[in-house]
Amino acid sequence: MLRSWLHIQRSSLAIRPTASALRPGVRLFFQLAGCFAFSTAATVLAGPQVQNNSIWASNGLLLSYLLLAPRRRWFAYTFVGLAAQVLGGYLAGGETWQINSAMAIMNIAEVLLAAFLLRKFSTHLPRFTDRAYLIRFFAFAIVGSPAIVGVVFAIIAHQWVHQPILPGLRDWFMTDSLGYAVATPAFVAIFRTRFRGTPKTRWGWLYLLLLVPITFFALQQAQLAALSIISSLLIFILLRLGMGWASMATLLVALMANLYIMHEPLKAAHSADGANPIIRLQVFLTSILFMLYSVSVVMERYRVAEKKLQAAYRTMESMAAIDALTGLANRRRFDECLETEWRRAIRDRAPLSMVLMDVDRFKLYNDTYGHLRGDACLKSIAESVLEGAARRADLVARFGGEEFAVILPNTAAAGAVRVANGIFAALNSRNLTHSASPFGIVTISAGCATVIPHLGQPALDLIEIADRALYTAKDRGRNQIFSAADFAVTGAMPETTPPRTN
Ligand code: GH3
Ligand code: MG
Ligand code: MG
Repeated sequence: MLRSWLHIQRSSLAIRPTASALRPGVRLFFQLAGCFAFSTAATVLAGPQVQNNSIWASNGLLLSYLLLAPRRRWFAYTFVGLAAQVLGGYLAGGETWQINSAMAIMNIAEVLLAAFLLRKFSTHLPRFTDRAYLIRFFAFAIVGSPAIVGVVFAIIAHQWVHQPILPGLRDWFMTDSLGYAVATPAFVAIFRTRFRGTPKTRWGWLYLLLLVPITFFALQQAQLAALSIISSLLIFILLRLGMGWASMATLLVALMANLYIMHEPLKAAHSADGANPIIRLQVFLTSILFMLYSVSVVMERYRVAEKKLQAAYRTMESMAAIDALTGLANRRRFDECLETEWRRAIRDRAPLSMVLMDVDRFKLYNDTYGHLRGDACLKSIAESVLEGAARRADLVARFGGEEFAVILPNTAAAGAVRVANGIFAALNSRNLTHSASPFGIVTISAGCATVIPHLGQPALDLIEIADRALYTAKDRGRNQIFSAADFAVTGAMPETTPPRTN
C-alpha cells in the first residue's frame, strides 16, 4: 500500500519515468494529494507555530517536491503546499487564521525562493552527496532563503504583535533552516529510492525500527551525552546504506524529538544543565547533519575514485588479454581459456577441439611487401578466422607471430574440420595477393585436434596434437587442413581441402 503510493509519488515527479498504469492527469492528482497530505501532517506535527517547535519540516518537504518536479508543475505544488500549511496551522491550533495564513504565505515564498535559486544554478536533480550541489543547497536553502524571509517575518511580527526582532529572527531561521537540512534530502531520498525487498532495504527498515526505542530512550535522558548514541547509529546507517537512508533516519529522529518536546516540555526543560530544550535539540540536529553531510561527501569522493580505479583496472586487464595488432585474444587469454575449457571437458566428458593455423610462406610475404603490409595482411587473416568461427563459445586467438588458434568447446572432430573449412572459405574470398607464393594468394595451413580429456591429462596435449596435424598439412603441400583424427586411421587419406591451384 505504502509502496504503491510512493510509486505514484515517484512516477509523477518526472524523476524516473517509471511505467505506471495511471493516466498522467490521475497521477498528478495523486501526487498533489500526497503533497497535501504530507505537508498537512508535517505542519500539524510541528505543533502550534512559533511555539515549541525545534524544526519546521513542512517547507523542506515542499522544496523536495519542487526540486523533483518540472517547473510547469510548480504552481500546483505551491498552491497545495499553501493550503496544507493553512489547514495544518489551523489543526495544530494556537494562532488565529490570519496569523496562520500570513505565516503560510511567508513560508511558501521562502520555499519558492530556495527552489528558484537552486534550479537556476544547477541543471541536475538534487544530489546531496555532491559537494558543489551541497554548497548551493547550503547557501540558498539552508541559509539564504530562511534568513531573508526570517528578517521579513521578524519585522512584521515586531510591528504586529511587538515580538522582539532578534529572537523572532533566530527562531524562524533555525527551525526553517533545520527543516530544509533534514527534510529535503530525506524526502528526495524517499521519492527516488526503490523500496524493493532487497537485503539493503530490509536492513534499512530494521535500523529505522531500532532507532525508535533508542531515540525514545535518549530523549528520556534529557542529556546531550545520551543523544550521542543516536548520532553513532545514524553514522552507522550512513556508512552501511548511504545518505538516503541516513537522512530518512534523521527525519525520524527529528520527528520524535519534536513530538517529545511538544508533549513533554517540562521534563526536557528541567534537565540537568537547564538549557532550553528546543535550542539543545537544534544544536544536536545541526551537528548531526553537519557530520552526515561531510561524511557523505567524503564517501562519494572515495566511491568516484574507486569507480575510476576499477575502470582503469578493467581496461588494463582487457589490454593484457587482447592482441594489439589483430584485436583477437592474445596468447595469455588463450592459455587461460584452454585450461578452463579443458577442466570443463574433463568434468562433462565432452570433446574439446582446436584448430591451429599458420600462414603459408609469410616470411616471403614480408620480404616482398614489407612488414607494414605484412601487418595489414595479418589483420585481414585475423578477420577471416573470426568470420569462420562464428559460434560464441569459441575462442579465437593469435597464437604466435603468424599463427592463429581457435578453441572449440564441446565440438567433435568433424565440427573442428567444418570450422577450419569456414575459415578457409572466408580467407579465400578475400583473395589477398601473394605473388611470391605458389598459390598466388595468401593461404594458410590448419591442423585440427580433438580430445575427450581424462583426469590428470595435461591441456598441452591438445596443442601438441594440433601442432603435429598442422605440420602434416604443411608437409603435404600447405593451403590445406589436416585433422589429427586421421592419424589413427592407418592408410586412410587425411581429411583435407585440395590445395588451390591458380
Ligand atoms: P611456412 O609456410 O613454412 O609457415 O613459411 P613462413 O615463411 O610463414 O614461416 P616462417 O616461420 O619462416 O616465417 C614466419 C614469418 O612471419 C616470419 C616473421 O617475420 C613473420 N611474422 C611474425 N609475426 C609477424 C608480425 O607481427 N608482423 C609481420 N609483418 N610479420 C610477422
Ligand atoms: Mg610460423
Ligand atoms: Mg608460416
